[in-house]
Amino acid sequence: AALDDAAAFKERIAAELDEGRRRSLTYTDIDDDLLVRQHSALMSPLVWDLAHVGNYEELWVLRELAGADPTRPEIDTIYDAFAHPRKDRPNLPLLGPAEARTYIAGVRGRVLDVLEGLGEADLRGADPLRAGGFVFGLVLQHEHQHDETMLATLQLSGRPGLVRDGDLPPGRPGGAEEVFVPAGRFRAGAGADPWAYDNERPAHDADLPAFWIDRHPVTAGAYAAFVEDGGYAEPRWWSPRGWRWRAEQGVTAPLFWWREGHTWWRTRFGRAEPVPADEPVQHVSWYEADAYARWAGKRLPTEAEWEKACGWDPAAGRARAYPWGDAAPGPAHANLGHRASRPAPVGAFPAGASCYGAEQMIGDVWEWTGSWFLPYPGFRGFPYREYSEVFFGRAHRVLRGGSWATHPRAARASFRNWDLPNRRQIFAGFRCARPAPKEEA
Ligand code: AVJ
Ligand code: FE
Repeated sequence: AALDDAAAFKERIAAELDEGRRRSLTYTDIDDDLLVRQHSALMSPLVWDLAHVGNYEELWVLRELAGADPTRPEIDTIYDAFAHPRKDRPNLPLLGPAEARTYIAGVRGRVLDVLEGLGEADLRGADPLRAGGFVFGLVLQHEHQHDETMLATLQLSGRPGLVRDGDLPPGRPGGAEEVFVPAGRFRAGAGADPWAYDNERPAHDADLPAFWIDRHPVTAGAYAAFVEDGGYAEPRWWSPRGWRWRAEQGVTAPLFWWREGHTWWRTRFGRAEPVPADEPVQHVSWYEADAYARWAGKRLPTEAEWEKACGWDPAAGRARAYPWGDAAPGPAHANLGHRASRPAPVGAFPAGASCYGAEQMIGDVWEWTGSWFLPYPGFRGFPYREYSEVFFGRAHRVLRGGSWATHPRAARASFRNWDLPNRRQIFAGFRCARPAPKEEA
């Protein structure tokens, strides 16, 4: 985000805030009944997400940055994600759909006033909330992330009518299945990006042995071969915890899949369709991804391996923001931002390849990695502990890259997402990796 012209910079932020809000309103432009109902114990009622993004904006822009008093102090605890687990949210005295829309529109109006009042000195200054427009990047990416969460809720709801049949480029069959990443140091984490999250910092050197990584995410067709080979009946492919989870839950295929004769079917936003074999598999848990990798004779990449294969430019000796360079994602690079309601077939984005030849690392499906969500050495929580810090530890696994539903603003080589290993409602798939044998390294 270039800062040479503060007025143009602020105008761009305002336009992006507006675009994000229109997306949130599109997803919530449905019957009140569907907005207030809880579609799954794993998710909030959609009307909670809607008011929550406005409340978050009020907290960070109006109160923290501009020092304003709360507009409705009584609602803060309702929309505090840490005060109430998702399963309890339908029982809270939530703002109704109309009230929620009025509330967030009111906050937004005042947020734009605060943005307008921001001077070039603020944007270039030392105050970390103002520098580079950080707080606006925070609330903007926050709304984008909740938009993706709302889409996951809508998929769970089975409500039809949300499928977008946007045109995605065709796949490219053939070509090498894996790409080679030679041994050596690379720089992990966010560099100069002022909108990167605390968990992407500090950037640091990491030295990795040589490895191979899949050129593409694992396809639904390849995954179906694992299922048909009896993968879900064979404990040796699973971690002990994964096997227990599989048995307890009675899981036999990815979420939303079923079989008729020799054909796998799935529902996509309430619409039944055969599973496209050349599309990256999605709606698998970390446990399933881990089991598939073992069956395939491989393992999941660590997040460092994933990031090196995605963004490292070995010739220049620097990390790129995206596999293809530092240019913002365009339609030929990646499948992001809900242009269609699905991942693109593998091979669809040759222009999005990384220096090592890995494709579709950004967009299509979030990719499970073998890593726990842990702080980088020297981590400092900012601007609040509850964004990342409270999630660090051996409970959450890291996902990388972003899905078809992820807004391009919230996807980059250094972006770290995380979730529990049993979660399948998110738009997550994976690719595999393996260490290079000695003679190749
Ligand atoms: C980074 C996607 C795990 O949705 O829980 C939203 C993002 N943080 N509101 C989540 C987030 C606060 C977060 N994830
Ligand atoms: Fe949130």
